[in-house]
Amino acid sequence: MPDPYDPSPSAGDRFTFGLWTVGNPGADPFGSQVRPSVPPPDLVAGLAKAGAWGVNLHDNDLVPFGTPAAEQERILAEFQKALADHGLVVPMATTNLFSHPIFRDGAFTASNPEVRAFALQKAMRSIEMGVQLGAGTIVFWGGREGVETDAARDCRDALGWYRECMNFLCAWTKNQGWDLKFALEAKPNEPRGDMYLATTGHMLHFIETLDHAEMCGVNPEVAHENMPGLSMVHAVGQAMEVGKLFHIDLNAQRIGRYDQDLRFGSEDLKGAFFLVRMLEGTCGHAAYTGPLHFDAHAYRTEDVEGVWDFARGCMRSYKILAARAKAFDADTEVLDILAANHADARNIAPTLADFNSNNLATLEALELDVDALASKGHRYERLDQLAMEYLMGVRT
Ligand code: GCO
Ligand code: MN
Ligand code: MN
Repeated sequence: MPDPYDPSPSAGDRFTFGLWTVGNPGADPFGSQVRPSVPPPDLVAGLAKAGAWGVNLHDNDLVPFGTPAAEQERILAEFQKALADHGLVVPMATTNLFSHPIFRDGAFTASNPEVRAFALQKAMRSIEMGVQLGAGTIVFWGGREGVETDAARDCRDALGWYRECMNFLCAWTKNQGWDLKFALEAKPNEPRGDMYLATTGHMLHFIETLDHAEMCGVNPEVAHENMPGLSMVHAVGQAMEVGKLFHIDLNAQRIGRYDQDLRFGSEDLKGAFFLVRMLEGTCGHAAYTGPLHFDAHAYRTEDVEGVWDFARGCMRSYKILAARAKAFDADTEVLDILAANHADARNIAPTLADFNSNNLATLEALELDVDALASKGHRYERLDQLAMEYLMGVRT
């Protein structure tokens, strides 16, 4: 009998990994790589075997920087053959605007307009390649958009240049006749001391200032919200509430540390549970239906076999959490506690939903028993313990 938690694209699972995630050879700032570099077509084969639905890439994950055009075509053809042979899709593509030394002071926010021009050229070539591979979403992670010292530039100038570049790329994309979504990814720090647009919340506001805000949304990452101790669930919830969750980077992270990119669910299991619950829509509201992307990598202790343990672990944990969330949200004790807290016996909520003279009069006349309301407990201790017991597997 098949294990219900094993990923299966034919059963509708849409898990994706970046080439840079399962291809991560384990180098860190203190040591060189510990695993061989695996060619992209072999990563595609491995992902298909592990049960993934798709693969994402930076331009230079596939085509090394400076590759001549003819060689690029050969690499692309070979990669496309691997995708077709193994039935994998490329839902998302992104641009490496952080590795090359030209971006040491930023890409779209570099003080030098020639660097900003090069960043735009590189992004356009990368988007062309993404379109060729069938990607519908382009992620923008500004790895070098920030400073170590604010003596370098006024952040208002940087944000203005960032906006100009995004406006340029949106207009160019439309001009090309492509229907693409741009998903902007925030991070508070690393590799820069302070990054511009540090959280998903910053990003959501910035998007509303763009010329083509409708084609731009966010790509929140668990680690990036957790590094400074923020709630990923609330970041994702805010994005979903305004229809801007265009993509997601799933991984795990301990608060306050460097970007750990750990296997999904392996830290802050409770945060992962409430995140999956929200994405799956079992607690109400529409589910997220985009790709479920893991932006994480295996421990440096692992060999190539361990990388596939890591990948399967990410997907299995998501599916296990989805099943636990579904059971939690169908539990009558859970539903009763929630119903008691949301009860509106006097039908007051509609009065608050709109300012007009009737509602104003109703509100002014409303008699509220403040002492009774203030003395009422909410039973969230019991509710949370129920969540924990589902998570710990003693209630099913
Ligand atoms: C990081 C980022 C990146 C981006 C990737 C896609 O902290 O390094 O999360 O992994 O997600 O560059 O744009
Ligand atoms: Mn990251
Ligand atoms: Mn990421």
